[in-house]
Amino acid sequence: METEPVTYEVTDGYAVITLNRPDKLNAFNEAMHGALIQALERAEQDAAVRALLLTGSGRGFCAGQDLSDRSFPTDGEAPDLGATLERLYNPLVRRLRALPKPVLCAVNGVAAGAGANVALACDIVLAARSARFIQAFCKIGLVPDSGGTYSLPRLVGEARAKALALLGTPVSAEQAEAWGMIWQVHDDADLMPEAQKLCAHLATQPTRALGLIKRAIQESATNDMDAQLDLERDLQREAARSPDYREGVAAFLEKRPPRFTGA
Ligand code: LHQ
Repeated sequence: METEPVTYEVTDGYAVITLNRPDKLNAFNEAMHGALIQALERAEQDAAVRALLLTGSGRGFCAGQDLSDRSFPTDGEAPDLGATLERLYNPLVRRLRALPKPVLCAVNGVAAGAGANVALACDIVLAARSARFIQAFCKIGLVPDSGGTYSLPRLVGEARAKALALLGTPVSAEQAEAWGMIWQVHDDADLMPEAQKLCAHLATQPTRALGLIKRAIQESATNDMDAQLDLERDLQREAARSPDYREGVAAFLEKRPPRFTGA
């Protein structure tokens, strides 16, 4: 029986989405792309899901494009990889960024090529101490994609971004944390418990506000200060209309923990 390329499970108010092609270090083929987009849509639409946890099964997180996929031609006529990006990878990264709920990525092992950049497109990235991030594209004559040329220089600066992309040098999880490329590194055995703890916490928080916070921070990358002040004004207006804002203030004044519903 064919195994599911992505598994989906809801627990404690958050969805766990697991890339599940461990024999290929969870490299992307068409089926995995389709299943991942479907899982993200499902999590976005389900009001009971208030955070997402993306991870990989087996010893790797994701080795990027499956270089042995038959639908990804390597001989004969030059393949149109621009079309592949337009159809599969770009919608994936856009959806992760636009999702109005926090997306945590638990990088359980190597993250290479598009796999590294999909991880970096998530909102909070944790990594196992044994994980590595590799901009592998230059090793096969390609350009970093899946948002890597956008996120890397913003996360680690132009000097490191260029060296990583031009050399394809692996970055250890510890180095990634020290550079601010990811949020935290954990011992391998602690990665999933820590990720689950954070997601369970996020799932009790004011989801609507968290979605707006995510949007504000993302838009700051291309806004000037004036535009960002305007955006904060608009998003704050929206946040203040939410029942969770009312609940947050009431709980503070009543000196009790808030009971946010995500609305
Ligand atoms: C793989 C893969 C893989 C198939 C490991 N494919 N089998 C491209 C084109 C189009 C449009 C969009 O964007 C892209 C984006 C990209 O992602 S391009 C970059 C593609 N990825 C790579 O170039 C990475 C290739 N993989 C590696 O360099 C290594 O496997 C890494 C460094 C990830 C891990 O090394 P090891 O830990 O030594 O593992 P391994 O190499 O032994 O791999 C384990 C198995 O996984 C092995 O299969 P086997 O049958 O021999 O056990 C690999 O062939 C398979 N695998 N990556 N991308």
